[in-house]
Amino acid sequence: MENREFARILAETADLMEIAGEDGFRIRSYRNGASTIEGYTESIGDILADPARKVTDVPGIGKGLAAVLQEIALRGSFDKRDELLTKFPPAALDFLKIQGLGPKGIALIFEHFRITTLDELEQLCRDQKLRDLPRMGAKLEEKVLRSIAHLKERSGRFLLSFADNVAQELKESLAGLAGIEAITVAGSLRRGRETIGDLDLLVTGPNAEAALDKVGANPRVHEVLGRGPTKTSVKWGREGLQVDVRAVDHASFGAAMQYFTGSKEHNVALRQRAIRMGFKLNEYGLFHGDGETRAAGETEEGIYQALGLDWIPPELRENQGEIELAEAHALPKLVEQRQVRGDLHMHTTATDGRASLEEMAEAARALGYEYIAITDHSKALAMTFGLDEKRVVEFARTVRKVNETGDLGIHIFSGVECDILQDGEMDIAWDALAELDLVIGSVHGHMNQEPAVMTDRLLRAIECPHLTALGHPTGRLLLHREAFAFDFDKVITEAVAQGVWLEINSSPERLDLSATHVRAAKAKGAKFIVSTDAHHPKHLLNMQYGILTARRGGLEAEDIVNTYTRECFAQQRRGVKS
Ligand code: DGT
Ligand code: CA
Ligand code: CA
Ligand code: ZN
Repeated sequence: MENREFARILAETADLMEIAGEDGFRIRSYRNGASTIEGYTESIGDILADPARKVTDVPGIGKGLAAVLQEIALRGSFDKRDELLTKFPPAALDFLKIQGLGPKGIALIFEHFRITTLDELEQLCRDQKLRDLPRMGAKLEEKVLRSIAHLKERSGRFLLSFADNVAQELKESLAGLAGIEAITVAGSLRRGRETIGDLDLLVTGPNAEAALDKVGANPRVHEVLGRGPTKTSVKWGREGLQVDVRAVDHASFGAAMQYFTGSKEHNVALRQRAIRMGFKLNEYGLFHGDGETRAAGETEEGIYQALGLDWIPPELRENQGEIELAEAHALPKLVEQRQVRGDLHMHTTATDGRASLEEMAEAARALGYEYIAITDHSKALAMTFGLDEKRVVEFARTVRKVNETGDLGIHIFSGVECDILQDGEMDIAWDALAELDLVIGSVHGHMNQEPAVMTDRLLRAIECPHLTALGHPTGRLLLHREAFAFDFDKVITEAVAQGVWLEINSSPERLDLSATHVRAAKAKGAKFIVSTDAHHPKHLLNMQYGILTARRGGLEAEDIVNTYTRECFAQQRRGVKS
């Protein structure tokens, strides 16, 4: 079990206790435990499983919590949680995911209405009954309705990184099998979507069917949902990600890749084009009008070519104009990960990171980067031991010295991830920010402001002449928290006018900006940084997900400043550029 999962179960139990009106001490201990575990670099599951180790050695985990964790590892829940779940309807856990209610609001609703499901809560809002309760009103009803719609839409989806890891594990498990020519990912994962409904894999080769059996027999497979002559569907792990594996003939492999990569909308448009040109297109191939003679099918390129199109990168296959561009040979030359020369957002042990500046630098150097920026938190995030002005200035000085010696073999830019306070003021005084090479401004608190207030807050932040980039500009957490509302056009227009860059935060639970926002911002002339927000050296590898998002947004290397050489990058920064 992943640390995040342990943390989720603890935090959720704390919320249930709050709904039940229980006392604060244990609630706090579960919440603190959850945040400790979430940020802990080592796997709690591994420590629990190792008889030579004690989970109480993890700072912040006492005996009580240790017993709870042991129980969770064993059966995915624990006594206290079970007890609470008998008190409340199972949907209480879904209620907790609704924006704007919180445990107190839910307790109030349970007190006054006999409802047990999300549908019933939805009906309450439609009937305008929530507003009868204290401190609830029409606005909240609307917010809850929006949130329920969102929840229904995302339920049963998984993070891109999770599906990607499962795909890698499956591919490795099949690697030794004889008579397999290729195992490829298709579907939304190949298109790099931020969340994945199910995982689609294609296998080809004379022995492809054996791969279907091998997947079914994988110990991580929870259940085989169905097995046909050329397809198997399984549920992976306790998380229950569905995996569809299809065995495909060599001659149809390209056609199957094309079809099962999707998107559905792209396929529909492509098939219509094929029909107009006198072809038939399906997952077996591109056929001439008689339906028998194959015009293409072995490779994807062949299919697109026969249809008079350049090959379209999967990330663009959403029927958003890519077919027209492919016809005109005008597709963007999408950025590639190897073009990235540095990572500009990461944390160290100076605040809530898990590795030192030297360790982060070494990991980045090993990835072949030319430069990185260290951007620890600012003092508003007191729990992370955020930097104040004095520490900012000292840090800038330290970095200058480190660079002079050249000992690290990589250039360090001194930076900060400075909180954008409630009113748009920067958390660090301007004269201290002026000492740094790079200032990422991020919103971390008071995210529930009215859209107009949030818009003004961001505009005010942009007025600070030392702000280099807006970090995770919409604050969304995938499958967890929606983007906060603000006038996107207005803020982006101003950012572009002032030369403030926009971040594509690559951490898998953010991917913020989203591809849609990236596309809109590029149209306005925005420049981007794609960065990982790493709190540990291993997080530097998340760059791949940010790059996928950038590609889905149609970005070329030119649009992303951390593909520039160090000199070029340094000159392009706001305030430096003449
Ligand atoms: P997901 O799984 O919800 O994240 O999204 P996809 O795109 O992976 O969707 P999925 O797994 O249902 O289907 C995989 C691909 O198969 C999809 O992208 C396009 C193709 N496909 C599925 N159903 C249809 C269909 O009814 N018509 C066409 N043209 N293609 C389809
Ligand atoms: Ca899929
Ligand atoms: Ca599927
Ligand atoms: Zn950060």
